[in-house]
Amino acid sequence: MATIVENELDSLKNLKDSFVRFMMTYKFALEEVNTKINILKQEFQYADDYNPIEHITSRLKSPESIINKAYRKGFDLTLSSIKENIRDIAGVRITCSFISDIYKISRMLQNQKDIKLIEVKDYVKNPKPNGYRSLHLIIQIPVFMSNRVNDVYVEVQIRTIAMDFWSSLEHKIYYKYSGEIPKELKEELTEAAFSALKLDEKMENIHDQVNKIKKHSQFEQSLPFEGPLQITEEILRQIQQNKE
Ligand code: 0O2
Repeated sequence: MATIVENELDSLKNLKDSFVRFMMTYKFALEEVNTKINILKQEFQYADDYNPIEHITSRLKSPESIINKAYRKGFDLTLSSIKENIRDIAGVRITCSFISDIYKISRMLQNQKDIKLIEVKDYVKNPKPNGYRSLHLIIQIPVFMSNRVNDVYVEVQIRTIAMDFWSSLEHKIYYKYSGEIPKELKEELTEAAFSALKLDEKMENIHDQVNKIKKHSQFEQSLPFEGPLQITEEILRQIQQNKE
């Protein structure tokens, strides 16, 4: 009898160890991705004098939500099945100011040699029916352990501040009503999603105009000579036209 209990305890202890090791690889993957994004952030600031990354958060899915999701989706409750099928155990969320920044950051990440892009869900171009917008990337990165290399899935969500504001509120409301949001509230949320979209479009437009003005004034400042010898943009254009 004592040996049966001891065996059971041993196997529970082994299972716990495997699960802790399993979760650790996701923690390391998160640390790697966070470091990559922080490097990008600092480099953007240094090279472009403009940093599109406003904010980064990351989270590990709790063991309970992992099991619930695997159960809900009908996957085997084994570590290998969970590893292959639940691809958002490690999640990173990047917020930025403008829609164009979303794609800029996404390209930067995809250009990194050790990042393998597995899947893209573009809810910015194709919003969900409730108005949810965000770019989701499932990436895979190698995590170097003492005796092996693990390729780990990480979900990266990239969205604007307006999209983030909306989805945080929607998420809270969704949980408060356990997924059964009252009709009027649902309609208001859809309206708010539309307002967030309009705000994003307006901000993008202003951003474009400011960029054009900035480029123009940088160009003018780069023109040589002052006073009577000054080469104006108009003179350069005339020279260019004559050349063509
Ligand atoms: P948490 O707490 O953020 O981790 P699933 O929707 O999970 O069954 P899949 O394919 O993983 O299946 O979903 P998808 O579309 O990639 O979305 C996963 C995550 O995106 C969610 O994670 C949310 O973070 C976010 N998301 C997706 N749709 C919505 C939405 O309508 N509203 C809000 N606020 N967030 C959304 P989790 O695990 O649900 O939550």
